[in-house]
Amino acid sequence: MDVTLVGVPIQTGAGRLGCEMGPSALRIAGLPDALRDLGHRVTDLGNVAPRPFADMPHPNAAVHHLAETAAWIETLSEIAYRESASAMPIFLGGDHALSAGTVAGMARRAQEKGKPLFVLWLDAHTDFHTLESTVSGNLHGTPVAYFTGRPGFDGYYPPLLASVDPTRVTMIGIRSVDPAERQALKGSGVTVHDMRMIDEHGVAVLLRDFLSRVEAANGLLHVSLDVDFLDPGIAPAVGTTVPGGATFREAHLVMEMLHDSGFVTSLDLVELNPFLDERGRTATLMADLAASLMGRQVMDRPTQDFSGSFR
Ligand code: B3U
Ligand code: MN
Ligand code: MN
Repeated sequence: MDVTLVGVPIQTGAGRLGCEMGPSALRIAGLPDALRDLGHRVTDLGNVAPRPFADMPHPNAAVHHLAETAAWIETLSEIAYRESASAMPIFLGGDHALSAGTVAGMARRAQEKGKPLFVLWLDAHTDFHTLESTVSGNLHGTPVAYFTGRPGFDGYYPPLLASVDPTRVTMIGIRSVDPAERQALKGSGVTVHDMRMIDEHGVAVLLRDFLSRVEAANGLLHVSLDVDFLDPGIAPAVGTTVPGGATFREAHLVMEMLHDSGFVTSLDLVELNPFLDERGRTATLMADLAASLMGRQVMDRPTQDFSGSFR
């Protein structure tokens, strides 16, 4: 497969500094060579930069770095759209605000292909705030609201050329939701699988159900992997650790099933803060998970279908 790596050293969406080192850490952890070893043709665009920006105040005084984040989003939307014409883009973050751009660009690509875009959001958080509702003002808490077309971004983030139907967004790993997000998610159509759902049903059942919907619709699939999807015990390098996250085995299983499906057309690896890491272990784990998604496996096995359902 043709793969394009895009380094996205954005950290303006997070509450603490360090995510700008994420792309370097993922490269140092060996991601490009791991993908080449799997037989992929890898082009690394290096680290990209946002278009120029000017100050942009917002009535919600908590919101910070709005102009710079919006500039990143616009630039990344263009890059995702352009690169996905000929390859599978993998975005090396950078904080999660970047996904407002990458998913918007993929939505445009899907629209042009006449196919629906599905999004798998692997995260402790739902990132469903608008610019008005965010309390922290950290814009990495807003991308899903933006790319599903919730109002409140007009005149701030770039106009959405194509949005993602909320019924095609599935979140897994959720265990921290603010009141305004919870309210907005009710009746939104977004599927939210919290950690309790993983505990009760197992992650494979939840994922199989989602993948069968992607298959039925012949859709494109964007995967957005936030480091804090993982339990902080195995992935400490993130500014917003939340206890009780996905285990090593659950996370690899998700990646392996995604690979087997053959549906994934773009990927974000986000929120890695190498300043908070322990001897590179989180960067290494994120690179290994990406390799699992791209085909690394222990044994050959017959391809599976998605006939199982938890309903
Ligand atoms: N919902 C909270 C916490 C948060 C969201 N995303 C991250 N943290 N990484 C907020 O700040 O919006
Ligand atoms: Mn996130
Ligand atoms: Mn998160």
